[in-house]
Amino acid sequence: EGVGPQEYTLIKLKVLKPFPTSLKTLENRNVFLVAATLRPETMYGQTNCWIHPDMKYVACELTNGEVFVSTRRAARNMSYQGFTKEDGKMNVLMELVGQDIMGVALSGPLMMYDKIYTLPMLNIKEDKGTGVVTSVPSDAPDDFAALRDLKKKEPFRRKYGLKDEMVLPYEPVPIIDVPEFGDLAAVTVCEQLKIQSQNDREKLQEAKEMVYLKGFYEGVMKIGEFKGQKVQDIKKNVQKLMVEKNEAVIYME
Ligand code: A2H
Repeated sequence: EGVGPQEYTLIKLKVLKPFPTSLKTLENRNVFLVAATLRPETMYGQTNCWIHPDMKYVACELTNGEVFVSTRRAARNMSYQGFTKEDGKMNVLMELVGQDIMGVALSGPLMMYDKIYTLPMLNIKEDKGTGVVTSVPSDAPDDFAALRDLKKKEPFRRKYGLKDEMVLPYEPVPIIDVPEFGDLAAVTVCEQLKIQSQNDREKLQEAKEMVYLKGFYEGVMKIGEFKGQKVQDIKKNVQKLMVEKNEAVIYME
């Protein structure tokens, strides 16, 4: 990290009707929460989308009329990457706080669920990606720990105004086989290290170190159009597949 630009795939998660009160004036538009990921091939395993309840977001209009929701910082970066009519100029339609768009129904590319919901994650960083993170609990320990917290703790769901059906039906999806860790690598490692919650930061760091490199270099897809192929060989192909269908865009920072 810190050496040169980082390329992210922005996954376009479409806001489904009925829109929440905060987004009502945009109900006739195509509105997307755009999630920044380094692992586009894991999108088969999405179970929800993370946003930070207290962070500020903006809804910006692009040249093609679509509306993207992200942090202002990311929107500004996008405005220098050909997303907007005029270079460096954003058309901010609306300012939002994460909680305004909590529990919003979304649909997105490749995922096994018909719809997923925005849920709260408190470890989202303001200065990375778009501030919107797609959740793949099968392969990302942070995602598994945060989803399990919400499932275990009813008061936690209530605090953010979430209905049970937005959280409880969603289970990690086996999408990648990783030697020694099996097809739910993040779950296996969180259990091995006895991680209790998303606040177990040190253990989660260790879990991520165990899972990410091995998942990427040794993982084999067990689902989708690249079933049976190695993750590292098909990552770019999955990105291309989504970009060509206008389901994802490439973003640098
Ligand atoms: B990855 P890097 Cl399955 N705050 O996507 C915290 N985390 C963020 C973020 C933010 N503002 N923006 C993106 N991320 C997450 C999937 C995934 C990711 C899997 C496995 C590994 C993995 C599902 N979540 O990342 O600091 C996103 O999670 C491995 C690092 O730029 C994004 O990719 O290296 C990754 O962190 C970007 O982290």
